[in-house]
Parts: sequence; structure tokens; C-alpha cells
Amino acid sequence: MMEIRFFEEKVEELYLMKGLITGPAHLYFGEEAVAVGVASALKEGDLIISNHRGHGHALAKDIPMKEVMAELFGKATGTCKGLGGSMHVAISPERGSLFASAIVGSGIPIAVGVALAFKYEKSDRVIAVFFGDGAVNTGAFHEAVNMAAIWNLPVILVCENNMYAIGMKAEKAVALKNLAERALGYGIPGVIVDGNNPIAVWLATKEVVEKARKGCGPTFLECKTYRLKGHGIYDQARYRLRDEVEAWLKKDPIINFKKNLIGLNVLSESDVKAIEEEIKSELEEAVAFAQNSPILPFEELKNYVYA
Ligand SMILES: Cc1ncc(C[n+]2csc(CCOP(=O)(O)OP(=O)(O)O)c2C)c(N)n1
Repeated sequence: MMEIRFFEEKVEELYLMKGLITGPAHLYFGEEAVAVGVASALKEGDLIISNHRGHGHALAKDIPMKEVMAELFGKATGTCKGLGGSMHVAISPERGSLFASAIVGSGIPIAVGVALAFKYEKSDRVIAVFFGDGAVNTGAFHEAVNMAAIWNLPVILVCENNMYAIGMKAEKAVALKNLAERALGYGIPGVIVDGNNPIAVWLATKEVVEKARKGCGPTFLECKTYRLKGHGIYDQARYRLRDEVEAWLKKDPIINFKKNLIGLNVLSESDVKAIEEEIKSELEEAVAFAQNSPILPFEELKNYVYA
């Protein structure tokens, strides 16, 4: 989680202060426990599908930080050879992260298709797809979840309810108290979990993943969390009330988890310092790698144009 947080702080600095990263970028500040909790509950061979807010998904899925950074710099050494940028950074099928797109909700039918393939193959693999509260209002969500339900497919629908779709508050867009209630309409379980607690996310994911593996079908997992920054890196999010932001800052997943681990004597203050130092030096290396990497030669660029 600390790796994701420090990464995002660095991206913010490189983007806003140094202008070294350009294009759209959506930070994952505050939502780290969801990606980490879900990714650590999956086994080798399981897959994830990310979305436009994918830096955290990529790092949680162990895509090397330097490849993630290089993609943000638009370099040939990035996960998409620098052709995708921030919104496609979590595409690395060999590390189990299959797809990421800027089209809200678009990963859900793809995940359902992959889950159908798993079922045909009689494999025990599962796929988890990350999407926001805004995505539950897309047609893609409704059609795909219905199919996942009738065919009893091994897909975990991870809804990162960070309370906003750009500036639209989820409670103004959906007439339900909990988005997980949507699952009932499709005949599948809806589970609500504290998305700021990595252990809670891990436990809940483990349980629903094991069910899916055994052929018990999909689950809608609503992780209640908060986007501590604006929608995109450029958005100062002035539409949020100060009280709301302050209340969520108190629920910061990293500060609280660190406090808990120290309180339980799992980690000491100096262990935490050592972890922080390690991440900072990895980050410096990742930035240097990205800066020194080449861009894709024009001749190769043409290989990726399908028209
Ligand atoms: C199909 C579609 N509709 C609208 C948009 C414009 N858009 C980009 S991000 C976004 C909000 C997404 O909110 P949510 O799904 O809650 O994810 P979050 O950004 O909060 O992680 C919208 C509406 C889009 N990219 N795709």
C-alpha cells in the first residue's frame, strides 16, 4: 500500500510540478487497500481487469514499478510500449492483469467472457474486475452481470465505491443505500466491505474467490472507500465538503494499518522507516529508468495501427 501511495505522490510531483508526465492520469490515493486486499487473495493463474484508475491495480499485481512509470512517461519500456499511458498502465497479461480501458464499465463484459472461457476449460481460475460506482449505471454492467449470474461464472465484481463519478456523488446517481443491493436483482450475492481496511478486503475476497473456484458463481463485492484526491490529477475537487474530506482523512488506510501493525508489534517504527526508504530508492530508480528509456521508433509504431 505504501508503494502505491508513494508512487502516486511522485506522479503528482512529476506531473504538476515538473511537467514530465502528460496526458490524463487518475490517482488512486486513498483506495490502496482495495487493490492490495483483492490482489493478495488471488492465486497464480487468476486474472484481474483494471480500469482508468489503474496505477494501484498494476503495482498490487506486481507489475514492476519501472514499467509502470515508463508507461506514464510514454516510453517504449512501459507496459503498453508507451502507447497507452496512465489509463492503460495495468495491462500486462503475463502478470495476470489482462485489460484496462478508459471506457467506464467496459472491463466488466470482458471479465465475464474470460470467466466463461475458464468455465469451458473446466479450470478453477477466477477473474476479478475493478470498476467504480459510476460503472454500475452503464448498460455494460447490467448485461454482463446478468450473464455472469445465469451462467454461474467465476468472476468477482469488485466495485470500488469511492463515492464519486467525476463530480457526481453516488447517492445522487443510485437510489439505493448500498450498491451491493444491485446484486440481488441479478440473483447473486452482494457483499459490503470496508474498502479502507486491507485485511477486511483480503478476507472477503478470499471467501468469494473460493466460492467462485468451486463453481458457486459470481459475487458483487462493494468496497466502500474514498478518493482522497480529485477525479483526475488536474481536478482540485472543490465540489467536496471539507467535513467529508476530513472524516475520510481520518480513515486513511495506510496511516491506520501502519498504526495497527505497530500497535500489535508486527512492525516497529524502524521497520516502517526501512520499508519507506526501500520504496523511495525503488522510485528514484523507476523515474531514472523511465527518463532514460527510448520512445517507440516510428517504424514499430505502425505495427499497432489496425485500420
Ligand atoms: C462509457 C463512458 N461514459 C462516460 C465516460 C466519462 N467518464 C470518465 S471517468 C467517469 C467517471 C467514472 O466514475 P467511476 O466509475 O465511479 O470510477 P472512479 O473514476 O470513481 O474510479 C466518466 C463518467 C467514459 N469514459 N465512458
